[in-house]
Amino acid sequence: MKVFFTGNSPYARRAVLAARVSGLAVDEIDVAPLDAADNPLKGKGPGVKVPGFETDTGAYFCETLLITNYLNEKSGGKLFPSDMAAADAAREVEGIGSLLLDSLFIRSQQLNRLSEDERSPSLIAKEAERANRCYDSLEKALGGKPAGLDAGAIAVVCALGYADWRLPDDNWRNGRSGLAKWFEAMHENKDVEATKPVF
Ligand SMILES: N[C@@H](CCC(=O)N[C@@H](CS)C(=O)NCC(=O)O)C(=O)O
Repeated sequence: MKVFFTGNSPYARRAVLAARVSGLAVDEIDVAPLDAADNPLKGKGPGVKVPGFETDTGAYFCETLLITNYLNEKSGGKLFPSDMAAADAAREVEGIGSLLLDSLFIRSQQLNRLSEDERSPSLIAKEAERANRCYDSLEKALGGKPAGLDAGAIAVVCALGYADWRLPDDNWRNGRSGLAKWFEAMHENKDVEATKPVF
């Protein structure tokens, strides 16, 4: 199996961490820059996005959640706790982490890629509110909790790492000391530390 990633992509980071936690033999292939004429992803599917994933049967697909679910299934459930209630709670957290990342990504594209006259202030405001609701929910869900590495924790650590890089003015730690401590403790894991965005 192969997972295709580029340096600071938070989506790809989720797939890479999921592959490592799964314990499966997955080659990690850096395909930056995506817009290179000879980028290997161009021959694999219409998306040319990271993460991408190739199975041992030669199938190729993208979409982070699809990839992490595939790795969970293939590994016999290594990405979720074995207790059903704990696994459901991890999925709840994974959902919030996913939507936080999507929301941050939209806002970052608006603020970091578009000129001022191309931006949508109402979209930016709506996504900022959504992100704040996510930060608050995560403070409740993860504050004071141990820093285990399941699919939910992976989604959150990648989203918050992306916020630090792209939207530092969110100051998501303010008033959320439990989440801040949890995030710091997560970085004691060598894979979390090794894959954090460089900026
Ligand atoms: N919905 C996709 C989003 C993946 C995504 O947007 N990846 C970005 C990098 S962070 C990308 O490949 N962008 C390239 C492009 O838009 O051309 C997922 O969950 O995997």
